[in-house]
Amino acid sequence: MTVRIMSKATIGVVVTFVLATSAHANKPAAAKQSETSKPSAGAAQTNKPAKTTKSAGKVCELRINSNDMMQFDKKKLTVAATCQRVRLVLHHTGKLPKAAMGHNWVLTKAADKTAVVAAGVSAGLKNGYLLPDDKRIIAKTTMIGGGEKTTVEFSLAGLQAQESYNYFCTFPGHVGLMTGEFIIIK
Ligand SMILES: [Cu+2]
Repeated sequence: MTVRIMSKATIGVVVTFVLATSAHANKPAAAKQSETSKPSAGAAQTNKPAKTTKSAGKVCELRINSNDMMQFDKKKLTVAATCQRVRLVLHHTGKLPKAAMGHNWVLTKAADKTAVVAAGVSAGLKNGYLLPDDKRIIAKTTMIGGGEKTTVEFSLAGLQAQESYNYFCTFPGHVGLMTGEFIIIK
């Protein structure tokens, strides 16, 4: 028991160390990890151990579950301002299909939530209940059904710790229950 706890802690330290040093050392392992999460754009750039690449930033991972009861399992998601990018994993732990109990995870300023949801309802299921190219959307996942998982990765650049952000599901009728606060901690 003690041994397992210790080894977990050790892994945590190693991961932190790799994250902290990857910007300087540009280790192949770290570079590979960040490449798999996004489509490779410009092969020429990835060959260079450049200090200015967009891939060097610290990625912080968040996980949230949703279910057949029209609920997220968290009312609050918190990230440190030192995270340059956020990878959010949404899991639908229910069984109902997307057309009946679809869920997505959408991030906007709190003030934009109502308008984004209304525009999404008009856009319909074929658009994942989101207005395509809605500039108010900071990040969004695809709409998923029971048993599915989806991931979105986005930059925290331009977001402010003092601003109020909300995440929510835009499936019609879900926003009342399926919403929470997204908090950036300085
Ligand atoms: Cu939903």
